[in-house]
Amino acid sequence: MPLSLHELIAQKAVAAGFSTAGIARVPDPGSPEDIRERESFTSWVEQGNAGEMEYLKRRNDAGDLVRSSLRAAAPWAKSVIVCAASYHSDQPLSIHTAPEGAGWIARYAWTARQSGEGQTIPSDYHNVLLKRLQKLDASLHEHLGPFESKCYVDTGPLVERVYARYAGIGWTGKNTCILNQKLGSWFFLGVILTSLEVPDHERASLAADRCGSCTRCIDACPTGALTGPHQMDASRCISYLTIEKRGPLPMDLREAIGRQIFGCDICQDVCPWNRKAPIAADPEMIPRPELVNPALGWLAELSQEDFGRLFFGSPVKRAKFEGLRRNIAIAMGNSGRKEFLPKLREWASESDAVLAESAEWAIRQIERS
Ligand code: B12
Ligand code: SF4
Ligand code: SF4
Repeated sequence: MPLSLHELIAQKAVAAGFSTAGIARVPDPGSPEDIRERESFTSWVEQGNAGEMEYLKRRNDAGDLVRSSLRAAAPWAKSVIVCAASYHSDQPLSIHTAPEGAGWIARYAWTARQSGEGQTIPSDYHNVLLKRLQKLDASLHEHLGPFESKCYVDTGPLVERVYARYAGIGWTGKNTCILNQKLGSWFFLGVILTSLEVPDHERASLAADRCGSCTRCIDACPTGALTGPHQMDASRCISYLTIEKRGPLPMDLREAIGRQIFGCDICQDVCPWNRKAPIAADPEMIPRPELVNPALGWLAELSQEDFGRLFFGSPVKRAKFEGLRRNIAIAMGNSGRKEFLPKLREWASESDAVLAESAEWAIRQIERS
């Protein structure tokens, strides 16, 4: 028996290096899904939840938000192939007890691959997944003949998690992440927009919502960014604050940031579905032990050149040298450890005004504790 479109995609996606994959139809114009896609993203942005992430606020000539409707942004696209790649690793969680004076870099940003010479080279999921999507795309073209397609990781004109749900990859957790019954939420998403029609009998069945009465993620979020089930005010999220936000961090959220210096894993670390998530053992996304519970004192001594060397090809470079040092200063202040005072005093007289002010704040925090 020939494989169904769904089976073919899943099989080829696994061969290309993904954990799982599915295909979703772009909703018909005026359908409840189409209206919801348009309205939920637009109201989310218009309520100020996107903070300073200007790329989410881009509008087309008609004045609509580019990411609010695939139908408007890519009218040729009839379906979206959604692929998931697990990055779970056999390493501690951010909520576990950590060595004194350690910071936290989000799990997704620890990744590396081994070069032919046995060297560890930082890897970034954007590049890793994009190459796999292109491989999958080529292999589908071999099988199915010509069709239009375009691969994206993060940068496409769509909310990937919406299509992940339609493609049956998982359900939307109360922390807004897509959860898969087997993988938990430790996976990245990548998409291929295609002109392929998905016949009715090939529509993926939606994964059941398995959050039940649990609210652990909402209860654990230190900054109140999860304002309700499936509701995120990104301008309060530590991931946004430590990666995307430039300039000084908001005063009222500094203490709640704790020891996170790049991204945040708390609402996933507490999730019961992540307890049994399998270890990915992906050769292109192996953990870098030096970035797990990294010593703040070590990172604070990095020069701009060291930062470039350590994070070239890594997602961490997005925070930039200035941003990472600002985050380290805040985490040092939150540690209450006097041993950080000399470094903070040095930073307090730096010409980088944001760093200097963050260091002054941290000094006050330590002296008060
Ligand atoms: C902007 C962005 C962020 C922002 C905003 C996060 C957010 N929740 O929106 C910040 C910087 C905070 C962030 C953080 C993180 N991110 Co991010 N991010 C993105 C990005 C680029 C766009 C997301 C977006 O448009 N958000 C806008 C809002 C409206 O979307 P939403 O919350 O998903 O809401 C949709 C659905 O939830 C649904 N919905 C809304 N209400 C309801 C109610 C019900 C009942 C249901 C069923 C559905 C539903 O409709 C909404 C669509 O309009 C995507 C990639 C992409 N292009 O999609 C990655 C992406 C979502 N991020 C990802 C990751 C890994 C992270 C972090 C884990 C990184 C980290 N460790 O620090 C955290 C997780 C924080 C969290 N709890 O979400 C992955 C998620 C993988 C997964 N398994 O879900 C993605 C898909 C990147 C990727 N290519 O893999 N991210
Ligand atoms: S990533 Fe951290 S700050 Fe953001 S919603 Fe989750 S727990 Fe809250
Ligand atoms: S912690 Fe609980 S409520 Fe939050 S995503 Fe996981 S199962 Fe759902």
